[in-house]
Amino acid sequence: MASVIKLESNVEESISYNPATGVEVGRVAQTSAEDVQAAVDRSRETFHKWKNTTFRERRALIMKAREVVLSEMDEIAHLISAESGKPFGEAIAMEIAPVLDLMQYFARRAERILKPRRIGIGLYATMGRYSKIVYHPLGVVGIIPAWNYPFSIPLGEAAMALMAGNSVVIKPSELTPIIGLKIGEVFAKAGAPENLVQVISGDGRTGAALVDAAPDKIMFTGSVATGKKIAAAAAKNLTSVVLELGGKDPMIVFDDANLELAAGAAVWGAFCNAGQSCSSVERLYAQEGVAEKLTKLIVDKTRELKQGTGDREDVSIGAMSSERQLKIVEDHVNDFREAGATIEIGGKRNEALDGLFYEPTVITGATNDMRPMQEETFGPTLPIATFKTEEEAIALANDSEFGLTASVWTRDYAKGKRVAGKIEAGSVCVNEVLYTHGIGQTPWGGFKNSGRGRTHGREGLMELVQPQHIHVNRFALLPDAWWMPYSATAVETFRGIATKFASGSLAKTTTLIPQLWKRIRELRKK
Ligand code: TXE
Repeated sequence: MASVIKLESNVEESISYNPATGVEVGRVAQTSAEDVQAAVDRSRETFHKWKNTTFRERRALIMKAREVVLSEMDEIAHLISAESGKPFGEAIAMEIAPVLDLMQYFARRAERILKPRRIGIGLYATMGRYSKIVYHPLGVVGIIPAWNYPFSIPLGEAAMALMAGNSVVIKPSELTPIIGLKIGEVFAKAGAPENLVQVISGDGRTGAALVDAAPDKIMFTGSVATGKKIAAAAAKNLTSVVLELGGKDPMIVFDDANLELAAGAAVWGAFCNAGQSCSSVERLYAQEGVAEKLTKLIVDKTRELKQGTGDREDVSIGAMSSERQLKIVEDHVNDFREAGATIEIGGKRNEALDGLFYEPTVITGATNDMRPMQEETFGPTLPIATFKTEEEAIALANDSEFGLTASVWTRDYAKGKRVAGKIEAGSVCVNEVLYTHGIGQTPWGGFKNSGRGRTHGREGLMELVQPQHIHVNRFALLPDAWWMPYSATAVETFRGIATKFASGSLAKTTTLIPQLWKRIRELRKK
């Protein structure tokens, strides 16, 4: 929940509320487009100093920021809980712990990942040449996150960008501006140079102003529709973008799976963060022989879950982040009902609570032709469909515009890996679910409409640098055979290069040596 009020003629202030209680969490002024441009300009100035720091200096800053987060862990978790509605224990488990792990990993590893490296250049090496790849930072990285993981996603991306030598401007979601400001405070307390990490505030207009201010990279997390707008706007300045968009992630449970475990995973995968994770289980496909038993286990486990305000330790399911999001869930559940699916448990707002609470909902009889099996729900719903064969399960899972994550449950690991390889998704787990965003070492991103580019892992760090190829000819005594002027001898040599040298075979290339000498002698006479 957030509302915008006019302060003065041209300054707007946004009020952030706790979605579980309606109590105000804080207020922020919307950063104007001019101030966004000024922030990006300041950021670029700071970048020119920061890019010259050593990895040791960058590591010291990130490790100090980690210490600040650790020392304020409970306070930060309560703030995340207050602004997003999630249980504060979940804020520790799903935001603070993973981002602390990611920060230590990149603080220690970035130098090794970005070390200049020699690469093999095949037969060119026989001509005395070698190639080295050096990684340069990009400049200003603009981070535009969503509200569902308002702390860990922008903080993790900022830490990676800084380790790569960039400066950062963060535009938090308008639903979670205060936690966004907290990230700026963490870096300030860690002693970050002025303007190295700046946090600006506001809604989509501020986000659009950040894109227009021509940073050198945009890291975006949010909806497909906004991702497309950002990609289009960024194209004007040729700013490259990483888009982490939504998902409709399938979970496939084969009849040989450990059903007790699969049921627990389905409940957590569908309902943690009130279902507002891009990698939430949004579709469960159960093999026909076990569907009934699995559904019963899931419904029994769902019945045990407590829903309430995020400050209570025994609460598993908190509030949804906004009325708008809750309405999408209501709309999807109604659609399921009308299409003939059965609501096994839940299916309505939690009337016993005042805030934005939707009961965890298990639905059976779902089929892929129902609209909410195709659109992202982003709420605490778990629709269950059935399948007969492995091929059918793969086809059902792939029948989606999205492809972020998926999971396969079976005791037959060969089958698990075989099916995983056929699923069109950026991450596929066998006998695990949802949590791989928490493994900072591995790339994160989607196939199809789930995104472009990667965050996390080596691949994610590579998004934040530009590779430079340095090519050296150590025997710079002779002209190259392909230089000008051309002649009949030249063309004959080029034929030889195409048929022999370009075959990659040293033996074939050796037979070309007389022709090469002929050509080089010709060039030297000119
Ligand atoms: O996202 P938006 P919303 C999905 C989920 C949800 C839907 C809408 O299905 O129902 O997206 O959520 C900023 N230029 N996901 O409205 O609009 C905006 O201020 C630049 C999936 O929250 O995409 C915010 O900071 N920035 C997802 C951020 O973009 C703009 C997580 C996200 O807002 C902008 C959240 C513009 N033109 C929702 N317009 C996931 N991948 O996990 C808005 N913004």
